[in-house]
Amino acid sequence: MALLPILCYPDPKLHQVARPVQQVDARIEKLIADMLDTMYDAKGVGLAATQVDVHERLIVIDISEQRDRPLVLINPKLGWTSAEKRVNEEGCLSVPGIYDGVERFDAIEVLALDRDGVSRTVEADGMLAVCIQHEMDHLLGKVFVEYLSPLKRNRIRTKMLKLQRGERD
Ligand code: K1U
Ligand code: ZN
Repeated sequence: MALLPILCYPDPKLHQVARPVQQVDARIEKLIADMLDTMYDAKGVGLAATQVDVHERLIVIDISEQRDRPLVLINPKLGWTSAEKRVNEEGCLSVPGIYDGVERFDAIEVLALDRDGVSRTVEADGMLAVCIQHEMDHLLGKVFVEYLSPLKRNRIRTKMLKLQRGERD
């Protein structure tokens, strides 16, 4: 088991655009295992490779209560999206302690490789759809606070920088 350090906002590396995974080999299998360990340890429901400073298109998710249903999406691509959108409360392991509403598609289809390198189509709604969209944004270098107003985002940025310097609020 290896726990990977998670980048914290406003680290500029969170804005790097990930490149496609070329081959699902032993290196990627180890990265998947380490990302799952890191996500479970941090009590998150998802994690994108970008957050652990690996700029390749790979995400892991587990929204199950028992934390025993990992979903691995390699080179995910959005297929169809619902006409309806909804605002959901989101959090992020890279922006600890901050939660706010973000509008996302209600339901989506995602085409991706699984951890065995096999092409899959995933249809998702509810929390799974929210989580996949949030993690796919990370791969594009986008953090959920970028959907918030500049005023809120600047406050969050200042708060995070203070936290990282060990200062109180
Ligand atoms: O990307 C990440 O940092 C993981 C993130 C995923 C996520 C949670 C909620 C909405 C969208 C995406 C988290 O796991 S944040 C921590 C968490 O477990 C959580 C926070 C809010 C609601 C539900 C779960
Ligand atoms: Zn996040």
